[in-house]
Amino acid sequence: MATTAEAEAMRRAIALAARGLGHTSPNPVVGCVILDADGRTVGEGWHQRAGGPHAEVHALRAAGERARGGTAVVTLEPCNHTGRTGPCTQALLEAGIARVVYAVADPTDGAAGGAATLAAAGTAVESGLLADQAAEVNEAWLTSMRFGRPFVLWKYAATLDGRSAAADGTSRWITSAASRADVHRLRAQSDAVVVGSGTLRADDPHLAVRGQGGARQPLRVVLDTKATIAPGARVLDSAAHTLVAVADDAPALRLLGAETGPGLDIPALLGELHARSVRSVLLEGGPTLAGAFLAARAVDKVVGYLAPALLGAGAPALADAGITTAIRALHLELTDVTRLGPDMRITAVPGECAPSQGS
Ligand code: AOF
Ligand code: ZN
Repeated sequence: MATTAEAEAMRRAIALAARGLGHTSPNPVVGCVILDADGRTVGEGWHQRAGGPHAEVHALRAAGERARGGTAVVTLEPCNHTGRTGPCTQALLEAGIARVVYAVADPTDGAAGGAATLAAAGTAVESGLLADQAAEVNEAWLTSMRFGRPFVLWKYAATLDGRSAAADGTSRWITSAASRADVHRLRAQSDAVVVGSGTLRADDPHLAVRGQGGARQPLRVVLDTKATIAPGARVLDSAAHTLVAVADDAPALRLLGAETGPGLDIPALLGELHARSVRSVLLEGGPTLAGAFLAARAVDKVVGYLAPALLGAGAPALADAGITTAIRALHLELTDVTRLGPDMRITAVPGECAPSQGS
């Protein structure tokens, strides 16, 4: 049984892990707290960038000799392998750690087995403490490791009557500055931002991150099957890298007709992005593309920004997702409801039928 101090330390470790969001890909976010034998915190650390020291190593360094006989509380099972850095199991043993409490097992073939190694060396090991919360902060990496495709977050902004544009096509500033700033936070945490050619033509979006200090720019991905992108499109500027996926860029995109959506093989696209080390995708627009991703069961989380405004006409947030009758509605589970300035941000995840690779 984990102690109260260990549960508190795990909450702290999860918050530390979150500091790495947007900086560690293609690696996980991980946080670690070292407690001495009396349950006092003597070291903290988090994984700060891919290829850099693991969370455990940062925390052990901070604790120094005070780690001896203590407990390491880690959000992910300590690694057992020599990759770009040495195995954390060895670092923990050498530091004299007596007990390890971790939240989530490492699902990767190479690095897993840390718990068994520690136990075999006489360390007390406990798993599963606050596993749901720890898995949530690491959802992008865990989804990628389990399914071999990036985690997909579909984000949209709409009026209370579910419209993302007015009848004349205008869509700017439906939601408030607070909501738009929050979208930049999501972008900064994503490896790639994806839009379709309809949104490209209608909005000429820039898709780079603004106003997030130290943020890394996500890869901008434009799905432009017919290669209609204008040379002067803002998405083609030098603020970030841009990938324009056109139909003959096989196998990233193939014209497969109705099978997976309008001219788009979504599993192939996601497989291609995964191969490019993209672990998280922010799906930004528009309604047709979102419908295709949902039809392919390739959406892991939905974040809707709802403005208390009404339009009554204009494009809906979501177009055809292959659902024709109410009983087939895609039901989601609400995980968060937050007020952002005058708006409401709703976060929800699909039920049991997703996520999958959609094929
Ligand atoms: C991290 N940071 O804090 C922990 C990780 O590429 P490497 O050698 O750094 O190894 C990455 C693997 O190590 C990663 O996929 C995961 O399985 C394990 N744990 N990784 O990047 C960390 N604890
Ligand atoms: Zn490690």
